[in-house]
Amino acid sequence: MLKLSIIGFVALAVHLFLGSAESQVHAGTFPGISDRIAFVSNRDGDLEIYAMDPDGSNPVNLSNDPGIDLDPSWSPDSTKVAFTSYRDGNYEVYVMDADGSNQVNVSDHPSTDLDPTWSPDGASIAFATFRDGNYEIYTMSADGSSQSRVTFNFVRDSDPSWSPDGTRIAFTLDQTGAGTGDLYVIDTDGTDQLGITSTPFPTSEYDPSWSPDGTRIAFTRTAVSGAHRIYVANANGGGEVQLTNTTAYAPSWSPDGTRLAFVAQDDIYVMNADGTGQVNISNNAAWDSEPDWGARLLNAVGGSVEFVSRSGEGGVRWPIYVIGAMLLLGAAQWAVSHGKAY
Ligand SMILES: [Ca+2]
Ligand SMILES: [Ca+2]
Ligand SMILES: [Ca+2]
Ligand SMILES: [Ca+2]
Repeated sequence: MLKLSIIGFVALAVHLFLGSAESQVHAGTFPGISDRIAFVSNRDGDLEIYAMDPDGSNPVNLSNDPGIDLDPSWSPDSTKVAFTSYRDGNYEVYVMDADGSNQVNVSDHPSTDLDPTWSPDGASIAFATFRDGNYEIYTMSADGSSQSRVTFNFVRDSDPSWSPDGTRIAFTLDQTGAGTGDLYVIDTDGTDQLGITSTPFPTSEYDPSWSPDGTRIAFTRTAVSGAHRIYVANANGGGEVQLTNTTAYAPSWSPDGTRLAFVAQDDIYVMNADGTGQVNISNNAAWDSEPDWGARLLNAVGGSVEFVSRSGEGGVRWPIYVIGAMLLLGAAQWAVSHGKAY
């Protein structure tokens, strides 16, 4: 009986693990638009949110509104884009569908609200707001409800980037708001604030982007005015590597972590994660900036699809569940073969 109960437990565990795996391998069609880089451009006369393929083809104006539109951020499944807009007379966080339809003001607060970034489960959005008298990081549900303060630093806190495991938020803490930024990470409940960089003025770090595997943070470092360089560091600090030798900023990881999109000379570029292979993909005389790389469809077999996203959602997780189930099976087999019934 005891052996049977172990086998029953393992079967249940395997079922639960595989059930979780199935929930990551989305059935039917890919929910969003695969492998698109959102960005900001004034090529049509005012600032708009666009999306294009990673080779720069097929650019589409998504926001298409006379107001100022900035800061695009794909939802983890690429069904929606969060962004900042000034169309209501103050900066608000908006959410729209991936094709630009259904644009909704979700922050809906008279103060300045900007810099949205999605949680890896797609349920929440982190953003920066001035409502407390200096910029703080807040979180809210993706529909704008449950707005909750995360940081309590009497300086400028901005540029949030959510960790792929959903527990931490990287951000820029700028002591003066004028080029003295350092990178910090903090738990989403506002505890355990940790400095990642601590460089004296005039060296400043900003634009953190958490790698899809959670181990690295890409960012911009400015040593003297205008000399922006892209670096990566370990997510708990240290291990810094400089990726660019010329002016470049605003890095955003590709969903599989092998490349980065960034800005140089008012164009969107992509490069390999080690800084090699830099290619200008926007090639437009207008100002192009703020790239954000959305989820990518991996494969579609028999009506099932797998996709990978920068925030850790999607099919990349399911091999972990399989390995976990195999380990459980192995442990149970060992326990049964050694007469252990607990
Ligand atoms: Ca606009
Ligand atoms: Ca506002
Ligand atoms: Ca603050
Ligand atoms: Ca340009």
